[in-house]
Amino acid sequence: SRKRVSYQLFRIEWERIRKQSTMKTNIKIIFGCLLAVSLATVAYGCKGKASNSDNGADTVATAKPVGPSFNADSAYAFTAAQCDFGPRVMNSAAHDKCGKWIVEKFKEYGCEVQEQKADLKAYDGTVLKSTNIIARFNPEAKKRILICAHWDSRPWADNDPDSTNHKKPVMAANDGASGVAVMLELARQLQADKKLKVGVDFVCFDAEDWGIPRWETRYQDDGDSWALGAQYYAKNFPTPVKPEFGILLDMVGGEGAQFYREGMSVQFASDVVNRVWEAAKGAGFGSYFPDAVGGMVTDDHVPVNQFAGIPTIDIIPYYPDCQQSSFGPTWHTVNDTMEHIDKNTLLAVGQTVIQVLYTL
Ligand code: AHN
Ligand code: ZN
Repeated sequence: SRKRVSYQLFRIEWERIRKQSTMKTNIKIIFGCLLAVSLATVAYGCKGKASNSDNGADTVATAKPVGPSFNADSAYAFTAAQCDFGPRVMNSAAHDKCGKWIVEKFKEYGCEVQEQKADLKAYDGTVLKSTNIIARFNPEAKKRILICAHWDSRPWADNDPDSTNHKKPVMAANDGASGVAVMLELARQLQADKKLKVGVDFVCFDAEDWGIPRWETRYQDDGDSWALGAQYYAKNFPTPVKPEFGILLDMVGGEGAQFYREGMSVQFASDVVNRVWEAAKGAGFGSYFPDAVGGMVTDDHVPVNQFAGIPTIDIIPYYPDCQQSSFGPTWHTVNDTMEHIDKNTLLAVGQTVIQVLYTL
């Protein structure tokens, strides 16, 4: 009958619609899962890092720490204090105020402080009012070690995933403040302990992070636009005694950081690399310092090796699985803020440097 036929037609049509919609839902579910898995992989890669105990130290029998205990809370506060000035971009008031603060802190911790000022030319001809801050602990000692970091902030967050942020300045909690903060805490510890006989030259390099931005098409990056302050220091050596070797601290406070043996450091100063990575094990922080080589980095240590002839290594993070950057997810982004600083990373690096100094 007609009634029966139209019912059959209705059933067929309804079946078709039902199948199609479950197909669509299935496709949606499959795509959703794929997206979730890939995002989780990227996030995991950026998180990086090994498992450690509560205070971040390894629980291995070979650790035999020497020297004073590095205070991570203090280093963290020194990082925040620099950020409180705002981004320390070249030729800005925040930069100059922060520089004065750094000078006063090193004096407070008993160092002899010298400011090496210069007008440096950036890649595009901009004149950068640069100040390398040199703070000497035990200034009379003939045997000296160089510990250094840059203190300026990058003017542009040109590695941010959101391109509308590319011309905003970087707060540089990790990429700037962390290295200086570790040096200040080291100076504070050395003054309180009074036992170290060797001298330490703490050098805060300026104008490291004015390297050619990614969005600049008129110029191409040959590496020379970076580390301008360190180039000036190495070519106009300002202190009477050359340190025996050097350790550069770059981005030493990031969450999830691990410090692989950096390629240029291995080429220029493999003995120093071995010494520092052994010291990390001795201090109980070997898991932060894998015995594997990371990438090669154009950084402040390169001119110090090339032009000052001081074998100098770079302690710099390497995130092998991070899509955003092998320097980690916040590198040259607007997210390089205190939120992503981990006291345990500061501790691992600070205690390792103490171990180096007290096992000379
Ligand atoms: C380059 O990106 C060529 N070198 C990394 C040096 C650097 C920048 N360290 C901190 N910011
Ligand atoms: Zn940088």
